[in-house]
Amino acid sequence: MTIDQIIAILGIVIGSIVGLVSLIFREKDRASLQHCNILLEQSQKEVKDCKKELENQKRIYENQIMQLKSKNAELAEIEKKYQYAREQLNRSHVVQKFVQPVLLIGPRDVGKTSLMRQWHAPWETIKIERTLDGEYRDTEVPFYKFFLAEKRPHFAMEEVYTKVESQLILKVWDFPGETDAQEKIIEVAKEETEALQKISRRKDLGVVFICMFDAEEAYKGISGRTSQYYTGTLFSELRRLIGYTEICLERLILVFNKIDKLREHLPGKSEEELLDSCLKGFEGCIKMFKGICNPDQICEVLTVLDDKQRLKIQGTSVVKAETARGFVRKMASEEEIARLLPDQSSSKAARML
Ligand SMILES: Nc1nc2c(ncn2[C@@H]2O[C@H](COP(=O)(O)OP(=O)(O)OP(=O)(O)O)[C@@H](O)[C@H]2O)c(=O)[nH]1
Ligand SMILES: [Mg+2]
Repeated sequence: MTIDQIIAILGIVIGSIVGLVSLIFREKDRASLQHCNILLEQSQKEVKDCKKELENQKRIYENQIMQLKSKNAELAEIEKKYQYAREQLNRSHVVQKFVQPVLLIGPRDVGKTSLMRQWHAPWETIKIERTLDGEYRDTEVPFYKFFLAEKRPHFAMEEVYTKVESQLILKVWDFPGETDAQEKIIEVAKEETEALQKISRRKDLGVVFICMFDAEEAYKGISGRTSQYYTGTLFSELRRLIGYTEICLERLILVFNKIDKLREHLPGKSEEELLDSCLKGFEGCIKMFKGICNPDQICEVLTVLDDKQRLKIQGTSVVKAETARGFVRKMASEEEIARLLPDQSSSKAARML
């Protein structure tokens, strides 16, 4: 073989190798190019998806912004109303009621319902007719109101401090003058004592008893129903329960009613003399109060409560003043007593206990 032939063969071999190598590289390039293309397409798709997602998110955020804006407007409206309510509450005041229970007792026809009616005048619609057996009722007589020195959180909005108006109210219980009603009187006195002790921090509050008499009997003599009433179980039970502090007594007011009638029998007598006649005439009944109250707690008033004789009405404000005196002293202030309750009764019965 000649050199030329060898060179020719080598040339062919080398040419083939170069061709093969270049073919291999070209194929490789094409595959990687294809791979690159696929990756590129994938990336483009991801970018597209991402864009779509971002647009979605944008829409959601825009929606939320809109909702927040309208909520904000709503809140501004509520804030305006709240501010108005706060201003109104600031200007208003809360009312705190304090109730003084008052029990009207005494036999038939002495004028218990008439007294209740007088305290309610001129609005009262209570009819003066015999209080039926088993019937007993209470009525509220507003007596005095005052503002407490310090403001307190309003119950409707605790951060608002408002003035507190305290109202003192007489809760007047009227019973029929039957001896059978005495059990009910005891029951009510016990319940009212309990209620007083629960609601007031002052444990020394008690019920007021107004014990009424028909003053004409001081002249005519004590009637059977009066002595029956006073020898009934009421007073012995009261003595026992007051002893056990199941009933707390604030004051016992003796009311000698129908003084107009006594005056007719004893013309020309002074008020003092009429009172002495009553104390003497009802001495036996008054003795029943021994052990029920101490001398400081008892007083007496002469009254005329007949609705039909309006010009003769007498003593209603004195009885009211005596009823409320202790309550005002304890719940309001000592200074108010002289201003509010100038009427004073006598207390001669105290010496008979
Ligand atoms: N003359 C005179 N009559 C009076 C007086 N007070 C009341 N009355 C009359 O006495 C009667 C009885 O009065 P009431 O108030 O119903 O007596 P009460 O104690 O409630 O009687 P009961 O409900 O039956 O227990 C009525 O006709 C009254 O008009 C008074 O001061 N003088
Ligand atoms: Mg009555």
